[in-house]
Amino acid sequence: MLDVERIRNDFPILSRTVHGKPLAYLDNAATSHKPRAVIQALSEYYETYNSNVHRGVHSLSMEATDRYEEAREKVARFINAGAPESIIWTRNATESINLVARSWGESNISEGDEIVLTRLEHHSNLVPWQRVAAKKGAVLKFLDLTEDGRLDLDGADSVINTKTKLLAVTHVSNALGTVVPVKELAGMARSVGAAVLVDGAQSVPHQPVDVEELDCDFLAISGHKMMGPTGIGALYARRDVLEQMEPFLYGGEMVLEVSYEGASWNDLPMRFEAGTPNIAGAIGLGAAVDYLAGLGMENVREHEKQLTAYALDGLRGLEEIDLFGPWDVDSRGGILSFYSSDVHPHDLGTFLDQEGVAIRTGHHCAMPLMGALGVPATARASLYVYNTEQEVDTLVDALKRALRYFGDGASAAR
Ligand code: 7TS
Repeated sequence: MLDVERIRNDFPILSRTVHGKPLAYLDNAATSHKPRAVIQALSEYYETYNSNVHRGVHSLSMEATDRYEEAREKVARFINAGAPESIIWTRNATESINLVARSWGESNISEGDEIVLTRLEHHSNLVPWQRVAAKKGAVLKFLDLTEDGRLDLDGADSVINTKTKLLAVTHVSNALGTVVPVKELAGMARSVGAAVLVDGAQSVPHQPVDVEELDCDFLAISGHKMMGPTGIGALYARRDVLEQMEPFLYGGEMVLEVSYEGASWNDLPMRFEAGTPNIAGAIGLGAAVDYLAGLGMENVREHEKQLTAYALDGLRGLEEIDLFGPWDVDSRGGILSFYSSDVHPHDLGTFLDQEGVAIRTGHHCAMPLMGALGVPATARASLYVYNTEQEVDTLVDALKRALRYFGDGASAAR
């Protein structure tokens, strides 16, 4: 078992107050907090070896290059990617998916081809494919959900068929918490010769993820949701697939030889990393990976499962709310999305903020899903390894008061 109090001590921000109350930060699906080790890795870079990478023969540049490439190796090991050349640094998960859409998608998807997504997708794994489909005359198909927000696997083997060129699915839904059976779906995609992209923005920070086991061609990773800095993400791509892909951005560092007439491309992974990268961000993400690996991702998942079960119990007691997503904690991550017709989610969020509780309200960049659920927006609490039962109690208590307050026509229930 993890010692959560000890973990909390590693995160300076967790000891602050909000409106005079202890912070209960339950907005981890939006972004996570950073342990001291990550913050120190950033300041150490800037204070002691700040330099550009892959350019200089001077000591600082070589030191920066070593640390930057070590971080790539750490990310590769973390997801069992094999060669570090399979890891491309990006700004975030969104850019990772756009890289695949523009580079792989536009040269491999043709008229009449089908791209299969789920109805859960974040806009980041929907809009890029809408653009590819519009440009290439391809068709988007969607895997449906059951009543309780699981993937409906019954119809899946007809949606994924010989016309399918790509299966692009989220691993864990940021809006409902649903864990998508990616491995099973990837098996169906493989059997019809389709490529597989997994949006790992909400899974890689919270559970063991192994690209070999998932059998995916691409995995999009978001650094800031896994204790890393903002502005850094990664794309895993199978090496042989990456070798065949056209660069996404052109300029310095991604080239081998340049004349006034033309250019040839650098080796992997630099071919996909034009311009000066987010060096500090990559090194900071390396430190975050060390931190998570030190906790053990099985332990992180186990803690979150227990806490999710505890939160489900607490929220189940509130009759005024509809709670979305699967009830069993093996089928969901630590994301709790709910709606009450008595109060707009934004008002709920503002009320909770006054109590020191940070949640997200809105459509969670999954507008079509909100439409399918028949709600304008939801309130969403999202947990991480440093959250406690006490914070869940604070959420549930504050929620009870909020529901009474708004339900009673805004009388003085506080
Ligand atoms: N995919 C999923 C499943 C996500 O949850 C998000 C961000 C992204 C992609 C995009 O990640 P980014 O690295 O480009 O930021 N989700 C959220 C959220 O739920 N609230 O704020 C951001």
